[in-house]
Amino acid sequence: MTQHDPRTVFLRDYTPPAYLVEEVRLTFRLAPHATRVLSEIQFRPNPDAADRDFFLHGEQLKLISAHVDGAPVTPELVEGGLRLDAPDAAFTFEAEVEIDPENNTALEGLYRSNGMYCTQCEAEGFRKITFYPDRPDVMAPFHVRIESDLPVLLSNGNEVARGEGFAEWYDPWPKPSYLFALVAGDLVAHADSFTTQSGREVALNVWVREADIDKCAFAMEALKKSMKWDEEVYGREYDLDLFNIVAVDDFNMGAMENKGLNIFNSSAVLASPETATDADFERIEAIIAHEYFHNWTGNRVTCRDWFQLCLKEGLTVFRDQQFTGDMRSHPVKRIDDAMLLRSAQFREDNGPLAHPVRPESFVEINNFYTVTVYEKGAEIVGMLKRLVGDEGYRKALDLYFERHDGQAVTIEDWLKAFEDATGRDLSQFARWYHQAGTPRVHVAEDYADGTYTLTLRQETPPTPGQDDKAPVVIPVAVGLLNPNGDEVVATRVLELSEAEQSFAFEGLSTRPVASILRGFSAPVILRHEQSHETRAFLLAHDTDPFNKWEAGRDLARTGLLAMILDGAGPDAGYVDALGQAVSDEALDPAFRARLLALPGEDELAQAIFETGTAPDPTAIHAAREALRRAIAERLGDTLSRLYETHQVTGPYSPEAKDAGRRALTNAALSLLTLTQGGDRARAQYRAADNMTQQIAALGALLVIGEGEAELKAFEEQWHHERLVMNKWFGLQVAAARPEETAATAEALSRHPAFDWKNPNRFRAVFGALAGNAAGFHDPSGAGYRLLADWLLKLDPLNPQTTARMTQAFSTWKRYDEDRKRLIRAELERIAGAQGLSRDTSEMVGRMLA
Ligand code: 0A1
Ligand code: ZN
Repeated sequence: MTQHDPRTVFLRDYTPPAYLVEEVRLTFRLAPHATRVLSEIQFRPNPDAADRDFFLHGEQLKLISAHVDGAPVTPELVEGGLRLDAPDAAFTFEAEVEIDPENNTALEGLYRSNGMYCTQCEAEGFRKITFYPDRPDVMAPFHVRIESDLPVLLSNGNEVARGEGFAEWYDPWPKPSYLFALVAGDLVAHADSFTTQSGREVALNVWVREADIDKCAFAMEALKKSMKWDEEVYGREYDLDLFNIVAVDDFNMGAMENKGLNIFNSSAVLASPETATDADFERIEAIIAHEYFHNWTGNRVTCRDWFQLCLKEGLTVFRDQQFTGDMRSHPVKRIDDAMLLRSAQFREDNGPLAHPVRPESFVEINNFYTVTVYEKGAEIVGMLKRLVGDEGYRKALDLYFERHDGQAVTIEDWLKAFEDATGRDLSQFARWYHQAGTPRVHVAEDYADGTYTLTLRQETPPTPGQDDKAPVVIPVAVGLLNPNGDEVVATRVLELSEAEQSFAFEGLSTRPVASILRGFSAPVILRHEQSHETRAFLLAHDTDPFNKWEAGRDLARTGLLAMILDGAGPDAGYVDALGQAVSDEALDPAFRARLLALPGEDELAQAIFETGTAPDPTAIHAAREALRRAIAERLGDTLSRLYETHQVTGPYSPEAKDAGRRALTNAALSLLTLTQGGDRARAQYRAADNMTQQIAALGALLVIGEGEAELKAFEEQWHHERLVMNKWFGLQVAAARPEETAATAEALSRHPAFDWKNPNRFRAVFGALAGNAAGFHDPSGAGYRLLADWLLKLDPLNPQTTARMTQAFSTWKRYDEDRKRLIRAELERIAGAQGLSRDTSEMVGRMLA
């Protein structure tokens, strides 16, 4: 066991709050450096509490005055807040504090972004606004008065009064402080309305700076679709007369679900055909939906404490995935989700940052907004649905909302709703929440006398602090095909709950070909020895689209590993099978685009590491590029034909059908450019009337070391559009050759438009550096050094974004001795920095442990 940081918080230490809040009144007198916040909080003793210790969180607050029931008091100011001898009865606490939004560079609490005031309170930012029991199990209605000369003054709920220099808001729905929000700025609204299923009219606004008013229509449509979808699919209606969305340029995350006032990173809301790609449109639609869906899963039913974060996030991600599937394509969405899970969550689960979906301890909760909590959390919800069926799922959700509306609850409450609604015992299933690590499922097959027997064995490798793992309940969807490609056994969900289990399928006249883990029915790694021929057969014939794609992916991975580890040449058999599949006009172009994407370099590095060899990122990159060239050469005619015949004509539309065609033609373009030069890409660049086509062409050129002129033209065209310029910055680093990647990032960091305090811009360059595996891991160590330098520079200003980006180093133990030594030195340099934030120190501490 490693030594715990003294600041560690444990789930097992949870105690109910000593006092509850009946009502809150806040007044904000906004001023850039000296905003005054007046609070009037009605407390009452919590009958369920074990003590009467009155403690209010508060950080970076200047206390001006405090009163209890109107009488002045002098609270004891302690680390992280204040204490007071409070009455053992209901009372009113008042305080006046002063805060400095202008110097709030951490973007937590009340801060300024381009002259606009905004807040970010999740998880523990409200304590930087005023003294309060800043924990999600304290819920209250909020009255808010904002005093400022700025034209637009917003808070949660409904506006109840407005006059010269002030506005007043009231949110009747009791909420935890993390859902509080305030915005004040010179903004304009793209307005619309929605009529709910019970006939209530809701005013909708997307608030932006005037220059961005032409980029709001798509988000508004996405919002209306989300509202309708939640009514139709979950029976959940919106509950206020107003729903506001605000776009802000400086934001640490994607967006935030504050009650009735969602605040969005501008990159997650603003889109026009000229400035946003198809992928941006899809992401915006999903994030709008995600934040909206939180109104029920997160806000109406919230978390008892931050260990329960997956209660709202896993479920809400699952809901937004369902929504995207319904709006676009379920198979393609499943493939995209599986790719993300494998590239980011499996990576987390396999390294020093592995943690359970519901962690047991943390130092800084902001470090637990992870792919494990979000995406693996969503997978668990998906597995529950698979196990109890669609009807059982709906019944369980109805019961969950009915029972817990207005409450702050736990994963146990969530599972209990499933148990009570469906009669199923979920005690073993609950391990998914407690146990970190990705289960491996090993497959053995036998066929005799007309009976096919599938033997599945599960094991989960140890993770930090959890050496011994128990078997989990794994829904394994299986279908059987006969040698002609006909399905002889339709998809059936096997429940693997023991360490090893066999399943028999009788009455088969020939040995079947098994298609296992269809639809990626569980977040596990399947270990299934299959011949090249079987995989090619499944790529051609599997009736399950996910496994059809998976078969191609397995072939590609096996072929790449042979190239990297054994010096083999590109696998012509794979390339031919791929050529057949992508030529199949019965298949969705978006799906075919996914077939053309090879496993990523980081995924390959992990696969090599698991064979017991230290991966060489340079060699991985070279092999992957060689295979891409081989595909382009061998399938040149096929790819040019796809490129020509799937071009989208007519005006741009971001909807799935056209986006899928562009995904396919651009996948073809990037391959063809490798072997046929840049003419086709240059022509596309010139003709492009939308960002998808423009940036794809530019990317294809940069990869072959061309595109200088286009890069310049792009900058001239877009220098005034921050979001587009983020692409310009990022693409150059992503497309750089390994040995030039660090130098490219370094040069860009000296560009006059490199505003490093803006998280989007910082991530554009340094996120791309970390994402360019061969460049980041270049043996010179220049990538490591550069990233560490900049993280050290950012940490004092913005700990949250810094800590998140240290994850670039998390796989360090995979590599050879030289690289390990170089990375360790950078991690130690960061760990040893004077005044390092709690956020970053926790992350590097875990990586070095
Ligand atoms: N709840 C938001 C994510 C979020 C979390 C933390 C933030 O700041 C520290 C901001 C946003 C979501 O899931 O969308
Ligand atoms: Zn969320």
